[in-house]
Amino acid sequence: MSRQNLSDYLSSHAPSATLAQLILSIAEVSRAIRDDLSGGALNDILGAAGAENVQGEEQKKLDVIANERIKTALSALPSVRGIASEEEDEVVAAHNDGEFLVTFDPLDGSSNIDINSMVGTIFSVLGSRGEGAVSEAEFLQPGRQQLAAGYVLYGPSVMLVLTVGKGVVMFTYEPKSGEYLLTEAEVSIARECKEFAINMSNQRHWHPAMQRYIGELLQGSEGPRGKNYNMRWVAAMVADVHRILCRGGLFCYPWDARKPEQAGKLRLMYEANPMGLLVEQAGGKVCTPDGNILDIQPEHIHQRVPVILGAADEVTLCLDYHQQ
Ligand code: AFP
Repeated sequence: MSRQNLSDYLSSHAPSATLAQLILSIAEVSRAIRDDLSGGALNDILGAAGAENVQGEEQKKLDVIANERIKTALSALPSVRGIASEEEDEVVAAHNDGEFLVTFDPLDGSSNIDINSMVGTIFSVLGSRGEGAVSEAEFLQPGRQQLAAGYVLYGPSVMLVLTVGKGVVMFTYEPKSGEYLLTEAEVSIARECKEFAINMSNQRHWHPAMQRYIGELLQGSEGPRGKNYNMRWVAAMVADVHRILCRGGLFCYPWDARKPEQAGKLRLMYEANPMGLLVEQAGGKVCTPDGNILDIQPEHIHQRVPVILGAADEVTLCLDYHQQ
């Protein structure tokens, strides 16, 4: 069976040739990151890089390598005006007359690298409105204004999952040809679910409403929900959301009382927004307890948010607990 490759898909679905080129460039660089990952310890890419990023988190060697690879590839494109990365303190200028701003998490779930488990590259593309050198203010657009969003999942197979604003598609990397081939043309998340993903070890630190909601899920068929739920946690948002796009479910990373001043753990501009657009385009919902994530007006590029996303009915119910 012949399958459409990423380039052909983009020439008929991307709103512009420059956006198609940008996504192809991310696909190209993901091949190199895949090669870095597949050698593991043989490539000397495991362990810490010996520095912290702007959020005070330890950088893994491959966080740094992947960041450099993506930064170099995107900065070479004349259409890119600027980039913002989890691993860069400030926005990075590219071409003053470029039309796109790209935010990315070069290697989401990087604590999984050392245990040979799933990680991914998440990206989001915004339009540029500025003149002269790029500024952080230009990046501060609500997620709904994203022109494209997606991720590359480095798992048993490598997959590129994408929205260019209408529906969600999945491509699988074929090592023999070096191509990404279309393997799912219409990703859709069922409204109801029986599976949830949350770091349960933090339960006692959540808002009481979240504790009650998850507590009632855990009571299963004997509790108010009247059905049993399964739980999964990969500790890489990219992999947990991929599972939800494949077989449904709910994903939450709530606010935590240990750092009350911090809204959540996950980053709005290169985690929650791109994943949120994918989930919404697949028929799911994406919120904080206060409303739709894609409507948040960002205040800075490394902003954090609490995240509730996935099966539409389950997300709505979770919000109901917070509003009671
Ligand atoms: P790392 O990239 O530092 O491993 O963090 C991954 C992440 O931001 C997100 O991808 C996961 O959902 C979440 O953190 C996992 O957090 P826990 O450490 O609480 O499991």
